[in-house]
Amino acid sequence: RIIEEDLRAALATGEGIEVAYQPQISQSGVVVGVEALARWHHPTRGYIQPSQFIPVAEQTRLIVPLGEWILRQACTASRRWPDLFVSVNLSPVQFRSSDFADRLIAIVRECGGHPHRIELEVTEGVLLEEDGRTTDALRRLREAGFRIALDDFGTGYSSLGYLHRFEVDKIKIDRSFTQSLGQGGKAANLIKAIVALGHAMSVTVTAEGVETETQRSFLDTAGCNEMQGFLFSKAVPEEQLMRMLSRAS
Ligand code: G
Ligand code: G
Ligand code: MN
Ligand code: NA
Repeated sequence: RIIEEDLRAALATGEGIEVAYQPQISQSGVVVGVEALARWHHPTRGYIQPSQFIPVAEQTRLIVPLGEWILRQACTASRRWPDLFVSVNLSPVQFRSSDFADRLIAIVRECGGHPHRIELEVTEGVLLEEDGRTTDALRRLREAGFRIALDDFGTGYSSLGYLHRFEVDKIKIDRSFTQSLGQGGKAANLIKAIVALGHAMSVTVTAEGVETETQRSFLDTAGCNEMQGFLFSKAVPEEQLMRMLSRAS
């Protein structure tokens, strides 16, 4: 439980935890948004992957203060790039507090941010929660102006059920599909079908995990509205993002 104790300490001081931002690119090649991703530089063990500490944060509910801290950072930072939206990942665990929606709304207000510029990324895990609390919270957040994106779309069991039951603004095609392109399998047809589905539902379609020009070109022709991936940029610190944006304009 070293990770748990150290994460608790890091959250108390704010030391070592940072937010990195990965650009999201429109079809015309412009950065339209960024995804906020947690980064942790441990004082003695060095960089710890989110895939290691996010699950621990979820098990211990430290994801609640961590998630709120990230939202606060992302909102504050976003005031410096008024033309972009900022996406924040939400864990199913965060939805378990009854005042979750109110807290998010209050945080954005305190930071002087605007819900219309914040996109909340949820995975199927969020909507698998049985009680109606989660779905009520999502509806309230959307009514407050937040945009909702379905993350890792296509990998779970109930992706279509979501689209049926909830108003969402965006689907993010899981990077496993992008990365299977050109390997002679079904990924190309699946992606085309997801894009058609998204457009039929009037939602924006983003492809994740774009690493090569060949993938980009296929996804562009398939009609993906936005792309994200190492071909464009990995997640970078705020200052580096600012430099990238000023170079591009
Ligand atoms: O770069 P990447 O390794 O950042 O992230 C790995 C996983 O951790 C992804 O599934 C991502 O959604 C998740 N993750 C990263 N940052 C956050 C965060 O702030 N909150 C939540 N809930 N998940 C995050
Ligand atoms: O699950 P979620 O979509 O939130 O995950 C974002 C994760 O995807 C982060 O770990 C991020 O670093 C990673 N990621 C972003 N772009 C790429 C990419 O082009 N290739 C790979 N392999 N991972 C990526
Ligand atoms: Mn995400
Ligand atoms: Na994803």
